[in-house]
Amino acid sequence: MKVTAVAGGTGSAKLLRGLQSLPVDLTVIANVGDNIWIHRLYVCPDVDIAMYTLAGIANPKTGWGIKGDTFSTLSQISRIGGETWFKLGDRDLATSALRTGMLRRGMTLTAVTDRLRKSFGVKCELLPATDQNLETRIDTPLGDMHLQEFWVREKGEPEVTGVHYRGASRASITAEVRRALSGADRVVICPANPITSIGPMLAISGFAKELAGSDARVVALSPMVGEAPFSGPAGKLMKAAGRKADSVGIASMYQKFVDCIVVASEDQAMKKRIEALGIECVTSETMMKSREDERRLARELLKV
Ligand code: FO1
Repeated sequence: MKVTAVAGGTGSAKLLRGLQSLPVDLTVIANVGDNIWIHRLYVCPDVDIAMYTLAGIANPKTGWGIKGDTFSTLSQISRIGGETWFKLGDRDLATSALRTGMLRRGMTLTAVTDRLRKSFGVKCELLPATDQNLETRIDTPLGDMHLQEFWVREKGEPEVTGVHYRGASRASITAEVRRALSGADRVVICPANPITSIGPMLAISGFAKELAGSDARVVALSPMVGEAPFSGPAGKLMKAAGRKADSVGIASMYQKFVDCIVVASEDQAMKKRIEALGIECVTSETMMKSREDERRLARELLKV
């Protein structure tokens, strides 16, 4: 079975690990809207979260970065007056340094990512959603700022008045992404922030159209339980985008391309409202607290 997983950050990574443990031909498409230049290095958080998780070296405490990484370079940067709000570990910096060098030599982000994931021993294909620049910008009363500035530097505190995806209208999906979406038997939309993780990909020219037109059955796992996301600022951002911050809101955002959505058992009461949108709805225990949960949910998403 050819499975294409559409993934954001830490919430998605657990499901990716579950999917990887099953006997399927897996391809992962990762969000690039939160990519950021730090100390002149190109950091791709969601690509790296997927890569480190699938390689079995992700930091289990945070979900991002590398297990056992050290922070000597960051300490030195701080000592000599640089900014250190974005905690890049030494080994993590090595990934971004190598990536930046390859990009500077003219390789595409797709080719660079393929080279890196192979070096880390990741067996499945890992594709950035686009090779072009795309940046999730959060609108606040102080002006707009990069998603990482909002979430990490400002701790998600500023009032949010809107979200936009800089560069999305000029960006297009790659041939590899097109093939992964159209040639799959099943597309899994991983649990992820619909505004900052899945939204940027949907804004790329061709992405949503390819999903809607795909012969694959498209299934999603909701990242919400009630009005609370598994992790991150999903609730606040969904409200700012005028959506209900729950699984009904998620379903309404995915309505054009999703066939079936799996929601938390606690949200059984939302099933009818989701089905009224023309989407099949299945309830399950959606919190992934163990490897067995990850595997069970991955299996369920291939069956529903
Ligand atoms: N998240 C944080 O909350 N604080 C950090 O200092 C931080 C550093 C960081 C470095 C590399 C990386 O790949 C991810 C990092 N993240 C950090 C995670 C990241 O901000 C978000 O979780 C993702 O962008 C969301 O998908």
